[in-house]
Amino acid sequence: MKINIISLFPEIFESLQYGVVGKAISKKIISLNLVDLKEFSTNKYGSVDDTPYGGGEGMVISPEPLHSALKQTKGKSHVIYLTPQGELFDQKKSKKLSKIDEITLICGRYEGIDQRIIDNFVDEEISIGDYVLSGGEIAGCVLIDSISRNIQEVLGNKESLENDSLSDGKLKGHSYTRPENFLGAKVPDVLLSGNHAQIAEWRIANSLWTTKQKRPDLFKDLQLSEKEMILLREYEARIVKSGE
Ligand code: 6GU
Repeated sequence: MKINIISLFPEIFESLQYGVVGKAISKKIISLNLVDLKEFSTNKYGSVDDTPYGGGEGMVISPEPLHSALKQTKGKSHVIYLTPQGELFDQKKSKKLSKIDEITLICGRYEGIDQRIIDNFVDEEISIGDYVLSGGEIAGCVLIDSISRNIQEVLGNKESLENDSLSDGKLKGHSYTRPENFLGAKVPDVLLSGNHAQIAEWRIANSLWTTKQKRPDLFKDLQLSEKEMILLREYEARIVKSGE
């Protein structure tokens, strides 16, 4: 997948050279094409923004430099504008975007970009949550990290993707590693039992329970199988008994 990034601060994307995304870049599964918007200024001051028509606070990114930068991607890519006014990004959207060959991200700054760019050149507007960031760059990093994980070849085995929280609408359950006893707190017995069938059932129940506790909004949309309902009920009964 090729990802074009149009930004005033392309350096922010350097953080993507680490970890899973960094590996996907070095394996050429994804390639980032950083386009510095400042290079497309049309005036002698080198600026790419201007005061808003009608007056008001802040500055708006001008349409001409953005248009020139977009022309570089030759109209064959899916253009996303990152803005708090966009549709909320989630795992479902991430999976959908991971199937596209070429994406262009426009990162806004200041009071946004000229509406005519949105109307004529943007395929969709995306927000990563209901809070305001100073620009779209960090949101762009979030999208790229999440989309990369959803590209089949990026995570070593298919299982690790299926293990991701939210990949099936559920949260990931609890994880433990050595030591068995940490400051008096023990690892659940079942995980030490070596009984793989029981461990698998515990993990299903623990994931359902975690989702129910922490995200009742997600839990209410789950279509639980008969088996899952029984496992969750037994898990909850054990908690009540142990007095947690
Ligand atoms: Cl995509 N951009 C900005 N500037 N703020 C945001 C956002 C995006 N998503 C949430 N807040």
